[in-house]
Amino acid sequence: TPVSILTVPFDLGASQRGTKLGPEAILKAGLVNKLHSLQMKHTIHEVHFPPFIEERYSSSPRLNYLNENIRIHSKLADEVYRISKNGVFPLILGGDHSIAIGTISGLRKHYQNLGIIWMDAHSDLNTPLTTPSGNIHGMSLAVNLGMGDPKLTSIGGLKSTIDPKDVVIVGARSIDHGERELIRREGITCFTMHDIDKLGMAHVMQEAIRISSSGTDGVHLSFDIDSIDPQIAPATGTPVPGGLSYREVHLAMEMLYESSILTSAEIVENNPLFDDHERSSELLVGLIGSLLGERIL
Ligand code: DIR
Ligand code: MN
Ligand code: MN
Ligand code: MN
Repeated sequence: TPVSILTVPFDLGASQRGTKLGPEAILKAGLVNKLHSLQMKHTIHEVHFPPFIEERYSSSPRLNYLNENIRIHSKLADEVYRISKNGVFPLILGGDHSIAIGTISGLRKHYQNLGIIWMDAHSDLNTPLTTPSGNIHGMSLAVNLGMGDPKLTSIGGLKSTIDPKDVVIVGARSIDHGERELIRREGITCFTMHDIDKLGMAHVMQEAIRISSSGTDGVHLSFDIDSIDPQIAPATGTPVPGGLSYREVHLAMEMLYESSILTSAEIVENNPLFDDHERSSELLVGLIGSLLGERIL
């Protein structure tokens, strides 16, 4: 299948500025050459965020930049829906992780029952009541489960939400109190770094693939760069030690390709302002290669 790349230079879902430079850095690190070497037909399109006046920021302590978030995620949802409907694989390059609100709302218009694999150091399951920061990138998975501000949960105009039983978090090692309660209450499968250490990445991914794909029309991969160990992927404003190794994260991508369950993928939170030369962006290009079928042999 052809791939449609959507770049989303938006960073108002997080505290740290700079993830809006993420897509450009991934392209500069050689994504187009990678797609050519895999003989993949592709298009690239920017989901443009109109410039805005700083003093008119929509500020609220529980939901930072709410109006700006609504604007970009609504636009992204329309684009993702259009691409999926045309039988093309959407590959979204963020931007901070708030954009998963737009991506998944758009996908849900096309797929009745969508599974999600959420690779992240965090679980992004805060709500306005539990958030320690007010940052919407820490709430995007909860919004997709129908929890949080109605202005966010109604993006895309759908009644149904993602079934928590079809969501699998992989790589978590920084979970807030309210998030922990929500995971337990909703029965969300969460493979923490502790589980990965004990069970091994191959077993964890096998389970993640099985759980997210059973009874669903397909699975969306939402990949936060901070799932990777910050020693090998420093380009993040929210580094948490003890993340995925180079081979663990490549193996995950390779197994996802082999499983043929993916409907779509997004790569988020790449912040070139924190990178060491281009090493994180180069790693991401390699990971996208593995995800789209590049093999060692
Ligand atoms: C923290 C940090 N849990 C919050 N979250 C994320 O602000 O909600 N950092 N997603 O990347
Ligand atoms: Mn995240
Ligand atoms: Mn994260
Ligand atoms: Mn299911």
